[in-house]
Amino acid sequence: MTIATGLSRDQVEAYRRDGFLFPLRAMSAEKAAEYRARMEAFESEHGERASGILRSKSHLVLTWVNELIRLDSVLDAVESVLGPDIYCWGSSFFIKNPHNPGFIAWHQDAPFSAIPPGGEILTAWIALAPSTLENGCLKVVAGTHKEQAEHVFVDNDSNMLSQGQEIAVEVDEADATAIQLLPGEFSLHHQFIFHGSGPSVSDERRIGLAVRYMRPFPRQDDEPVTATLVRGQDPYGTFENEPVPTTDMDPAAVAYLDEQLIRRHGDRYRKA
Ligand SMILES: O=C(O)CCC(=O)C(=O)O
Repeated sequence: MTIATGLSRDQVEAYRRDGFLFPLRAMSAEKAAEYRARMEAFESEHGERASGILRSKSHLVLTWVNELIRLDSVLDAVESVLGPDIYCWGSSFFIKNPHNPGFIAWHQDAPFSAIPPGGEILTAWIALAPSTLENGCLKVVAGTHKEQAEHVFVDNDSNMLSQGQEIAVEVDEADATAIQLLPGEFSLHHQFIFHGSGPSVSDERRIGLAVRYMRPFPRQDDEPVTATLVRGQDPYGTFENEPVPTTDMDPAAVAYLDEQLIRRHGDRYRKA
């Protein structure tokens, strides 16, 4: 099996042209099954609290998620786009249970990621279970990543996005590419690509970890902001480097995570 070791020139060109790239291999199917088992054991142990933790930056409290944000296979591909210095800005599990009506409305990431001005995020979406049209895989619209679009906020309990955001322009489903992935594969997507996903009509659980990467950059603001340097150096002192968990759910690490999420998302963040 070939594990991605950096992208070819053609792949980088395709990413820049289309705003996404897939399928790339992060790890073997067996390894993905191991991570899935760890995630599901965590869910069984922590119930409702687990979904809150898995939603945002769980790499700060779970050692195995901290491993997932540092996979060389993924970082090599990310480095081909962002360069050798890489921060992990965030990590979010996107899980759809079988036959769940939940969907992700068409949106762009950049306007809702709370990134400081001048920052740019690239997402690696890592599949820990098969991701198919039937179980509501990620969909993207090629070439829509050139600029920021207007969004509206719509009350719909089935929209799994925290603010109910969706793009204000009509998206024709016929223009969409379905990012179907096998366990252990991943895709890359640009911060402005139009993307979303449909409900599950499948018996199969869908489990993906979206890891947000950024390169260091000179900040124009002086808000204290944290991120995890996963490769290279930060010549600008862009972010405060976050601590790495040594055990799962260490109380001090959990308190740190809560503090960071409240600082970043304010009232929108609620402890589950
Ligand atoms: O997993 C999905 O269906 C949506 C993921 C997403 O919106 C993202 O990674 O930015």
